[in-house]
Amino acid sequence: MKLFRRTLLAALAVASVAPAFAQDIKPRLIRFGYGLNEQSNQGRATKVFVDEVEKLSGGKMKVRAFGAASLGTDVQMQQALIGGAQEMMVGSTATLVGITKEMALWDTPFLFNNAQEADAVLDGPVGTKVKAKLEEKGLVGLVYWENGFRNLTNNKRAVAKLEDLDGIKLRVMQNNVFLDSFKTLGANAIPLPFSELFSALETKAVDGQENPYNTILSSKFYEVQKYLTVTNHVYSPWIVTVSKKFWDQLSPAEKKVLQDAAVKSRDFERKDTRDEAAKALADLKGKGMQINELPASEAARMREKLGAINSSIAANVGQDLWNETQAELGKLRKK
Ligand code: TK8
Repeated sequence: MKLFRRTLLAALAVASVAPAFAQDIKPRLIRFGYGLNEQSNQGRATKVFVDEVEKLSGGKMKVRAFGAASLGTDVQMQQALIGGAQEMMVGSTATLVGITKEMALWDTPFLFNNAQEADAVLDGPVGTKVKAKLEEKGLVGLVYWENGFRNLTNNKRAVAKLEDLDGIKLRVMQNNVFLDSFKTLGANAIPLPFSELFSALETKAVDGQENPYNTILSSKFYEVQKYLTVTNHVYSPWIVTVSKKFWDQLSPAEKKVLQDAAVKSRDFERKDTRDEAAKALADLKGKGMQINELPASEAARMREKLGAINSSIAANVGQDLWNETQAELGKLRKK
């Protein structure tokens, strides 16, 4: 009798939870696009997301990942999400500026001194506010991943001083802050989607580009670039986004699956990216790249030249948001 009662209670407990769960999570197919290849930090973290969604939804929600921009460039995928033709993607915040101007905050040269500052601001009130702005435009931002601190590569010469950038045909992201920044520094800045970058470097349509070590490694830019200059000129986030048209069809339980899986993928991604970046310079040297560090005095000149860009970013994203960001950074730096 006792055993029977216990079994009955257990069965009731399961019955009261399981059917609710089953009803709230429907079979879903989510197409998730990204720009880098499967072997990259972006590809690895996408895999974590795919597996976690499968696990948390009891196999009902399936994420099909499409790497190497096979669903399109960042900009094309954003439009597909807005239109509802694609469900999810991860890409650079810099390519979202045309849609949500506040995203330009993250393009501020030398905004963050280190990854800890980036995490605190991106995951804190400022990052949350900027992310929320996407909703007015048909996108839902889940989490920021780390693309990383960007460094310069080119095929012309080792960049040891500012003037060495003169006339270098430099691919930049499709983003005005990057375009203006590198023009200001003397380069011949050319906006191109990431998916066209390798062949542009290979055919010498451009001389150089700038991206984090991880990407220079995973996209094999070392095969077509000789010089790498450590500049750390800006920290780039990636952002995981969902089509709002799709999101609005989901139950709270389904939204929670995506949100929780996104957080798990973010935590994995940041650690994985940092581990890889820590040894990437040695790897790139091993692949034959000639590496130099931009001397501190030249970095200071670079910062000074880019100072004017900051006030235009502040005006674009809104002075209040700019001030709030600076105040948050001030607090972090006092700790
Ligand atoms: C990948 C891009 C890339 C970015 C770029 O789709 O375009 O240089 O750094 O990560 O978003």
